[in-house]
Amino acid sequence: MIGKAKSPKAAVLIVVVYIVAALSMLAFALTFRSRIAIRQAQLLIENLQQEEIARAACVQACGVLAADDERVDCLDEPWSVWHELVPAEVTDQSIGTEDSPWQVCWKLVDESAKINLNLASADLLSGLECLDEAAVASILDWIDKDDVPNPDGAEDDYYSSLEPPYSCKDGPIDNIEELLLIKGITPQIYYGANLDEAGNHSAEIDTESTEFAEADPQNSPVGLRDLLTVYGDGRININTVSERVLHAIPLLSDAAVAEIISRQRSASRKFGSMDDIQNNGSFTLTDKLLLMQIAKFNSNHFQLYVKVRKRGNPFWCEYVATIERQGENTQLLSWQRKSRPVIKDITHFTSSSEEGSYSKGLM
Ligand SMILES: [Ca+2]
Ligand SMILES: [Ca+2]
Repeated sequence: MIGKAKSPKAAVLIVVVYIVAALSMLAFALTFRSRIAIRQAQLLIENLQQEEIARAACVQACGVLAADDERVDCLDEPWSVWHELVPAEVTDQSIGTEDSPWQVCWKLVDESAKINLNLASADLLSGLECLDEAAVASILDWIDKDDVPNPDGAEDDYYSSLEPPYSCKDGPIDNIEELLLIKGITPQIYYGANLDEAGNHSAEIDTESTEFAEADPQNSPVGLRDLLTVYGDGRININTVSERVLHAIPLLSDAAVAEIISRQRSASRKFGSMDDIQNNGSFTLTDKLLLMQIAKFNSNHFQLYVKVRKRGNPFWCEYVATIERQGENTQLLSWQRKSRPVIKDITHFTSSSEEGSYSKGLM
């Protein structure tokens, strides 16, 4: 009887416990979803801030280019080194100052240090060690107007058989990334990168780097994107050209390559005119004739690399732009955010993350 008297109370107690537990779980779920929503909004705002900061760095880079002596462009000029801070006067924010939560750096790379893909001969392309004859034949087929494939090349018949199918360009390449559509051009060849097992190009941006200089594009693995360009008049700036590109030039002697690289590293021996080629005792007659056909000493096109991150965050967000310079005038030809937008990686967010911290892979 005593047990029967207590049963209703026990039942009520159990119901109350269930209700309290259910309400607690509901409250926890709502709290967690609210935190996710708040963090999503924060990341969206940070994305917008990063874009604005990177644009401000671009403005500063254009200013440096406009102030540069355009008669000669070489690797020890201000545009060619990393600039870590964007002065506060560039924007109305304290970007890049000690008080700013943001860290910004940028540098420019000379596009005329590369081979113009649309104007290069088959011999010049074949000189690049990362391209075999079949890849060169396919590149030429991609650009030429006809539909007749070169030996080992590829035209519409090949591309229309792919899944999904697409057409051969049969015209000049507008964006260097088009190379990835061409038969035989693998991501490894294009990026020169250490790809992970999933095929992601990890060298796109060195997210593990804590110092921006470690991710210098000139020290990164070299791929076709570092050797070829779609900009310029086809001449190569020998004050900035890399050894890899020089070795691709048919008949250019090793001594000439060594001389050009040596003068790039000398503060007072830059090439400034054709006389510097003609009067150079290290060049053979063939070297001189070759260089007078393809060499120049300055550039009108530059690739801009901008890296932005919040202080304390180990992951950089990278932007790449192409800038054309004509005298004191500069024009932005392209602008691209290279790393994955933060907002798409919200799945990496965990409820245990502290405010302001980032999970690996967020940027
Ligand atoms: Ca210059
Ligand atoms: Ca064709």
